[in-house]
Amino acid sequence: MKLFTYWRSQASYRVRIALALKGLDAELITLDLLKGDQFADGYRALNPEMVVPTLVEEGHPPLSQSLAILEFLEERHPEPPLLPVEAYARARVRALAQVVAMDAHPFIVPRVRKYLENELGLPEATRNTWLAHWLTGASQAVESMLAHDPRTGRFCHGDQVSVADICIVAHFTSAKMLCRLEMEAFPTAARVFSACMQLDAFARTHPLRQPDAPKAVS
Ligand SMILES: N[C@@H](CCC(=O)N[C@@H](CS)C(=O)NCC(=O)O)C(=O)O
Repeated sequence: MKLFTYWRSQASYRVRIALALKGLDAELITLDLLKGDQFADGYRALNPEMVVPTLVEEGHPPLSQSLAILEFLEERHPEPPLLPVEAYARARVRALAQVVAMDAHPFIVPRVRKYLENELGLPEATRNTWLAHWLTGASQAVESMLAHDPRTGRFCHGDQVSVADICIVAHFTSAKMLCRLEMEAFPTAARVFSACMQLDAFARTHPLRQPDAPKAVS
C-alpha cells in the first residue's frame, strides 16, 4: 500500500492514525503542498481533486477522501473496530468526526488560504483571524458535545478509540500548529486528546514525526 501524504495535512494524519491503529503498513509518498506537488499530472490522474491523502493498493483503484478511506479500512480490516456497534453510538461518533472534518477543515486548507491571499488580497493577519475563527468554533462545538454527554469516556465515545478520536486529534493538532490554539478552554477535549496521544498509533504518526516535516518546527 502507498499513502500519498503531506506532514502537516490534517486529512493525511487521520489516515496515518487509522492505518497504525489497524496495524497496517503503508509506504509514505510525500507531496509538498506548498510547492504545488499536488498539481502534477501524474498525481492528478490518481486524485482529480488534487488533494491528499490518496491510498493506493496495488491492482486496485485509488482511494481518496479521508473519511471514505477510514470507512473502507473499517470494512476491510474490522479489528480493532473504529466505530461502535449500536446505531445511535455510530451516529454520535460520525457526528463528532464530521464537525471537524467536514464543517471546519474545508475553511483552512491551502487552496482556501491561497484564494484569500491571492484572489481576495487579504493580509496575513486577517487570514490568521479567519483560521482561528473556524478552528475555534469547531473546537467549542466538540467540547460541548463531549462535556455534556455521559457517553464520553476515556475517549470520545466510552473507552474505545474511534473515528471521532482520530478526527478530533487531527483537528486540534492542526489548530495548535496553524493558530497556536491553546486547549485550556476545551478541558474535556484536552483530556481525550492527551489520552489518545499516549497511544503509539497517534504519537508516531504525528505531523512533526513525518519524514517531510521541517526539522526546525516546534
Ligand atoms: N475532505 C478531504 C480534504 C482533502 C484536503 O483538502 N487535503 C488538503 C490537505 S489537509 C490538501 O491536499 N490541500 C491541497 C490544496 O488545498 O491545494 C479529505 O478528508 O480527504
